[in-house]
Amino acid sequence: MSTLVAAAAGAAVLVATPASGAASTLAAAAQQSGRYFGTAVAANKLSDSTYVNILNREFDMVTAENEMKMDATEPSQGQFSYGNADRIVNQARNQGKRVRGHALAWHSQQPGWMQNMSGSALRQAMLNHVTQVATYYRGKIYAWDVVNEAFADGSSGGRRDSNLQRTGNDWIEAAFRAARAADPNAKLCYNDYNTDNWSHAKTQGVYRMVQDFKSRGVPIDCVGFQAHFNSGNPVPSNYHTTLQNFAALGVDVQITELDIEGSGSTQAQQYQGVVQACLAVARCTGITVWGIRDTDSWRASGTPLLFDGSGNKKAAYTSVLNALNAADPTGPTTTDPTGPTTTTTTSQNPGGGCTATYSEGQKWNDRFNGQVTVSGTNNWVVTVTVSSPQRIIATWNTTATWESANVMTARPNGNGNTFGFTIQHGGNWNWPTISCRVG
Ligand code: 9MR
Repeated sequence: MSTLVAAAAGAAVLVATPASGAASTLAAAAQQSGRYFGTAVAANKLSDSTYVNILNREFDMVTAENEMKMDATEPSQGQFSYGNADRIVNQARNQGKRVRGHALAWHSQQPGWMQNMSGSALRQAMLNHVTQVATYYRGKIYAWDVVNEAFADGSSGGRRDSNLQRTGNDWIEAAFRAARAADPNAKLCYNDYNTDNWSHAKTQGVYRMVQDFKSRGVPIDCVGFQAHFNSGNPVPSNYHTTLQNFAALGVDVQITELDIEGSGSTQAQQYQGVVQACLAVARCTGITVWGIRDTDSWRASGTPLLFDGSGNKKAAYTSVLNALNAADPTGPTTTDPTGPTTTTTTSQNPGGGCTATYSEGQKWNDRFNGQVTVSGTNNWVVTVTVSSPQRIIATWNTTATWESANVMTARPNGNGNTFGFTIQHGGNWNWPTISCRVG
């Protein structure tokens, strides 16, 4: 997937200053396209007037930075403690803001009693925790991070080892089912970090889990992308592709813990790229930054947020506001290529079938690139069907023949199992239909 090229999130130029009449706060600007703009809040800062003034003015979604985690809400087994979490939830709701719940089940920040548990006792304790906390907050939470950070870093694409994982691979879906039963109206999210780059194994692992959950009816509504960026983990150029591909599975996507280390116009441009990637995906429903002022950040020395330590707006603030104001005011952007990401066909051939997966490529005003990766055979025949007035105007890494003006048949040309093409769209941004058979 390394050849995949998407809208270059970090490379876009700064948008122009909004015309007068544009919204002047992050929340109001986001609301113009039906989205929210949130922040993490710490209960012990609610007595800081500078902090609260910015919170009340700029944000319409709130996440408790630590106060709803397992160690905070169930410090002793079966004894629940909601004091600090309630302070945050009540402050937010009194101001007309919504709340993202973070997080019901996680390998980290477990209370001591849970860290030492295993097996069915731990499974039961985890499910009871999910049920109790989601029930207590029933009706007050827009979306819950039901499970946080359950996938491993690195190249495995598999689950992270933890006491919860060792209770059985189905612990995540069990947590989602318990959360749905406890609060049927909350959106239920899987939330993780280092899942922003579409070509990373971890991203692919989470994608496959969500795909599997959707196919089996496990209740999942959204995927949270934490989006903690710095020079070692920069905003990927294919971020929009990642968000779009997850959304195409039938879930909302949200940027849940955004921070970008840096300063000045470089940082401002990176923030702008992230916001634009979300705005370009209809089901990207909102963005949350992980704190208000740089000094409030878990990575304070990296000055990764939108306000400086004194509460002044940074260049990054202005670029985010302008990008939000530039969004299509009629709603989430709908000019995105949409459609299924994967079509599988099983060949008549007893040797088995093949799978062809479509990925978005770069887009221009008049055309866009697409790429197909085939698995299951090296002897494939892939049919690519575009819809009028689209035309395929270029191909690469394949030998193409034409069934009609709209239907191309692609076969291997010795360059592996990934090929690409350019579609001149004529205003029709739909993705092509892809099917695969063994040749
Ligand atoms: O910002 C949180 C920090 O105050 C805590 O010490 C830390 C403990 O794990 O958690 C931080 O928030 C994390 C979030 O809950 C999950 N994703 C990563 C965040 C940054 O570490």
